[in-house]
Amino acid sequence: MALPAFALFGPPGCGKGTQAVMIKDRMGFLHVSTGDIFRNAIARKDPQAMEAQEIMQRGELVPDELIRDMLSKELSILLAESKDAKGLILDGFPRTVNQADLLNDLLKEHNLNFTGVLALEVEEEELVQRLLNRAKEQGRADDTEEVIRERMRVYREKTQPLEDYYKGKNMYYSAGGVGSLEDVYNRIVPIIESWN
Ligand code: B4P
Repeated sequence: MALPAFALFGPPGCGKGTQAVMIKDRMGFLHVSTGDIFRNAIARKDPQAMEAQEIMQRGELVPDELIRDMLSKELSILLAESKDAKGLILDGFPRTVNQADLLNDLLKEHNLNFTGVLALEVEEEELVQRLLNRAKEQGRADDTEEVIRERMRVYREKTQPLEDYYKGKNMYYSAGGVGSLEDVYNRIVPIIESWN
């Protein structure tokens, strides 16, 4: 039977990565983050990912085909290792309408049943503050104010159009992303459960 899969959606810093880890730990889902795939691959100097390093540091999007290849490889490993997972969380993918089209092939290739996108809604100024805080704590290269503003611009231009794309398919669900981590988690669990 096909494994259910959904995408966490929203602007940089909305809490996708944070909530994905909570869903993984508490609900038994697999979690795949395209940002993490690239950060890990760059750290081990993978030649394919090195092309992406400068792009990420500028706050731009990595080319769709490169993302697709790296994600597909990661999915093959993850799905082979974890046979009893309840579902899969795609964190940070798709981020363009073209990636949404590529996702259809990935779903077939990996025997996944796409249940929808779950968007976390947070105002831009709050996002910038969160990412500047993360810069202090973790020192991520793309968390400077200039690059954060560029990531927000790229999000509005390239990723936001996916909202209408998935609304048109009746696959768009949203929850408020402001409040404590538990508050946000308690808002999204009923949405995930409604897909069972
Ligand atoms: P990502 O790694 O996906 O980076 P992100 O959008 O900043 O992460 P996220 O939104 O998950 O952060 P989180 O809220 O968890 O992408 C980085 C880069 O990789 C992209 O710019 C791009 O270059 C490349 N890339 C990735 N996927 C791609 C794709 N599909 N196509 C092309 N390029 C791609 O955390 C943010 C902070 O907020 C944390 O410090 C957290 O502690 C805090 N936080 C979370 N929830 C909170 C809450 N409720 N209240 C207060 N703080 C909270």
